[in-house]
Amino acid sequence: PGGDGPTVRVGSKKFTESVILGDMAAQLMRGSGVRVEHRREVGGTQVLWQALKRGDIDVYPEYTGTLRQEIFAGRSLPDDEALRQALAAEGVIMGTSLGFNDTYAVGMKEAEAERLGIRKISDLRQHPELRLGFSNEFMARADGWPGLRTRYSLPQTEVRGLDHDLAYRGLESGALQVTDLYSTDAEIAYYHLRVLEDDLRHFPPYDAVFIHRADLAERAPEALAALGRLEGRVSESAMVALNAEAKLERVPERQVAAGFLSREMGLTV
Ligand code: PBE
Repeated sequence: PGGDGPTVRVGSKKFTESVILGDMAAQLMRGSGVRVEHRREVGGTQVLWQALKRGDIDVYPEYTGTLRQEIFAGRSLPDDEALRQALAAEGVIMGTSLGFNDTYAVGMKEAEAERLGIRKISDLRQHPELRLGFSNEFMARADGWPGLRTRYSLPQTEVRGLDHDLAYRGLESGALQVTDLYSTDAEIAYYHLRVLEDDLRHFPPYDAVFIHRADLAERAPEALAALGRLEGRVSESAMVALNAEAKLERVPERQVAAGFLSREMGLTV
């Protein structure tokens, strides 16, 4: 790519799946001939959203439920069209939808859940003594602990915030008994966790989508077209497998993304 063309800046949040998706986007767009930078693991949802609005980045992977519950918390956005309009008012477009849902969920070690007879989130009401630990962003979000506690009238008082990756070790060591999961985490199967049924339907769908600045359509239309090739191409099981490669087999995200693009789309990067 020449020195005078546009540079597209991709951002990703500070967790594995977001980085893999950011790498996929960066590699695909690079294939269209534009220069691409990937600002990896920039921070949490609010940090990425602000960076996008400021123009520090042009595009990043987000989730529909996160847009509704966190970015536009408190606003009534009954359907997809209403969400698109709210985004457009901020100069942001909801573009390529990847094809999987990565919902927050609540989980415990399978054996312990069995021993205590806990199958659904409302069963937690009978166990006020349980030690809860949630990822830092979950502790602060309306769809996270504050909303979950209210929705289910949960009585636990021993609740702490921690890094999401540490939560799995916390469950292993027994320091924690209940944590939030991301449904595409490879650790759910690896650590034999039980995903509790969300029997009061607290969590909305969190469909993975790339959101980009509206001006990207004029600046780098070919890059956007390249990104569009991912539309509907990543299933939930495929995403779990990619997360497993990165987290359990410790393959660098770049390589995980490149492997996917070559296997699924015949693309060499
Ligand atoms: N999620 C679940 C969160 C993290 C895990 C994908 C909806 C988010 O990034 O908004």
